[in-house]
Amino acid sequence: MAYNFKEIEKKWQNKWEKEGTFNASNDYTKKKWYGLIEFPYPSGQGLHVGHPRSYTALDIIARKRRLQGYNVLFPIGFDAFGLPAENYAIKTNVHPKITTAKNIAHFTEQLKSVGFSFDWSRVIDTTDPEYYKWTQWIFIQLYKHGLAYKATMPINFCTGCKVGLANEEVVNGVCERCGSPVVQKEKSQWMLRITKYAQRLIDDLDDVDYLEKIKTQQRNWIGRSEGAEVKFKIAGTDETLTVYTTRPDTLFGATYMVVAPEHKLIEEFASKITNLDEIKEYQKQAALKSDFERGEMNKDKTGVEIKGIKAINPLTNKEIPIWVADYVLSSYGTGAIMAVPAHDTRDYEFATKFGLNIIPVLEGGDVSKEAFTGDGVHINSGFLNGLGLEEAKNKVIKYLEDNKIGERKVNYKLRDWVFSRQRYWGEPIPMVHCDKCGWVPVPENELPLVLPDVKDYEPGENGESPLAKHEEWINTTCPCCGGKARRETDTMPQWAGSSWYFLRYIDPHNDKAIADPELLKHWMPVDLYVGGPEHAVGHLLYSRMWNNYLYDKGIVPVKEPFKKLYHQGMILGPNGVKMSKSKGNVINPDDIVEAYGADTLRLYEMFMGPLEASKPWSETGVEGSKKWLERVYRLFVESDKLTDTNDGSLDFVYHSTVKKVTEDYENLGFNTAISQMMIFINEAYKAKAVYKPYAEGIVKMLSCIAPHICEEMWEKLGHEGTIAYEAWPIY
Ligand code: ANZ
Ligand code: ZN
Repeated sequence: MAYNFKEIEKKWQNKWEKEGTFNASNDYTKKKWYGLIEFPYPSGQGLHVGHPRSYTALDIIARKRRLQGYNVLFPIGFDAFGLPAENYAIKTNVHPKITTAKNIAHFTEQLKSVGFSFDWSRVIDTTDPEYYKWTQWIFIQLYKHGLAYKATMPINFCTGCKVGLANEEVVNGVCERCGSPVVQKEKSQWMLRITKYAQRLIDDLDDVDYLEKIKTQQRNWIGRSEGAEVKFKIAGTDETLTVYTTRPDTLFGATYMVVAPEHKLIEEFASKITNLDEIKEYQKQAALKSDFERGEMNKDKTGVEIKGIKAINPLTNKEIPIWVADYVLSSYGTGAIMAVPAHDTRDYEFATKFGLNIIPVLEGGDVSKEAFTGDGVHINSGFLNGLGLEEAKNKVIKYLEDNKIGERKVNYKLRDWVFSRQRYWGEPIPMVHCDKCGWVPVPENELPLVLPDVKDYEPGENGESPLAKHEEWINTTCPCCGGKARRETDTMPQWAGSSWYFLRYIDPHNDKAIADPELLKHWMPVDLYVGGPEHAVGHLLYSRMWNNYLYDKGIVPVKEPFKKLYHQGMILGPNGVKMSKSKGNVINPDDIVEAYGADTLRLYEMFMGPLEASKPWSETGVEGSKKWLERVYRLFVESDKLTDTNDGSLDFVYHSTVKKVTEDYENLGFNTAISQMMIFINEAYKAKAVYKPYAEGIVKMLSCIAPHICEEMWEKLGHEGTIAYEAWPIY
């Protein structure tokens, strides 16, 4: 048999590379198509079999678009800053720069061996100073527009990595990376004001084509709620305590108040509080817990009454006690609540435990048993009696506003983005601190501010950045007054470089701007973005925010960067569970390419099932895919069935196949497209003769999935050059 996949795959890969077959041109006369895959972190483990799944999916569309005459941009790069290289450096003393370069070289070789039609002339490496120069530049613009600021914040602090984490990096109360407990710690941090974009990040979801569950995840993460802020007088003083509530209509049932352990009320009334020691002890205990633990529903409620002060319910004018309890979070709303135990489950548990008053204000339910959280007519509520939910809400808010004791308020769960990392392997934050001038950005003409070569990457014990140990780097002069100044020693999070890389691909070597405005206009937005579902609330929100900002400043031409977004499912081990080294069920794509060829790997991964579904690996499936490719090759190249005259016997199945493949590719339904091509091949085997143009049409469509063997068949069918820019078959 003459089909030697090793030889063929090398032959075509070399040719594509030599001729730059897939390099995008800036040809404005053609319609453009921009396909983006989530660029990989170049880990020491190399490519995972999961990578080729989304990459092949997008490669198929990119190849189809070329056949349809589009100007196609399909780039690749590396998201190469981050912890693993740094942790490896700490262990082995090998500089992250060396590890990263080695890993990128390995990834590149692997990616090329699978035959993706990437434009290799545009590779991005987020750790390249020529790239992060612009990451730093964007940070400075954000700073100049008040969107980056320094604040002392209780941050999520990982006790293992000794580093501050964004909310998105804390999963179930532990560090996403190392699994150690995450505690709260006060630290001066750079913050990005993503909250300013909260509403737009919700609204603009209406303009994009994402899977509905991704939109829902984003909406929930941003967490918009509508309610009111209400001021409660502190009895015998002119001071007030403000709460945020989504149920101002239940105000008549507010029988006590609760402040978060960090609330400033405690400090302010310290002289009046008669049990301050007890409260301080409680604060200490609370500081050791994560927000997650504190917010957990079914956890035993704890708290201490603040003795010596009382609040006054503004509608009943009754004095009510104020408690401190850690189920109220300092980071949400005003950090204080009015408790309505009759109608809020957490308040009910707390009130029952501590013997506090429970007054029902909604009809229905039995508060001697549990909180009634359903809908009902208002009772025990003065001027709200007899009203339903919406009516009562509006009426009470009007009353609060008329009497200046409260106002309508929209709240978001989204927090500003902690942008500082006390780590070495990241972009230096381009700011210096001068005693006279405060924080001053590094002048733009001095960018990139290059990460210094150091030998000691260990984070400081108290969570300082490793850079804080390098006085020679820290000491500088103030760009503003020329006096002595000190550099910021924190670095940016790994999210920084990935928040705008899709813009840089468009003009990756530009040294005057992040990208040429004309080119941005031609290429943006990304037409299709495929990545893993784990980034629905991290990377996707961040990059949408940066793009939003750059849009406002007239730097990018589109409001939303990603027109359509799709998430691939996971490839599980042969035993149906997540692949992991410890379970010994990891499949290495190199082994598959070596034993069966890249075309087989690609075909198999597309045939496994719908792209979105998680599927177990199957060795028999791989073998079957290889056999089928051989079957196609034998028929089209080695049989003598191809003819120049059409006997009509395959007309129907051919045209049905073109129609189905054309449509299925569009819907990312690759498994069903492949099934249809299999049907055609079966029919063709049965037929007396196969009309050659039909064979060619199938080869073109199949070339998107199995490009090497199809290039070879195209050549054997008597054509010169690549199949990549031929015309897509029509039915
Ligand atoms: C009174 C009330 C009565 C409430 C009732 C709910 C039901 P969402 O919807 O998530 O925005 N709350 C406010 N600030 C809080 C904080 N910092 N920590 C913990 N809980 C807080 O939640 C808003 C509701 O959560 C608010 O409305 C408040 O309790 C509580 F029948 O006020 B509610
Ligand atoms: Zn100065």
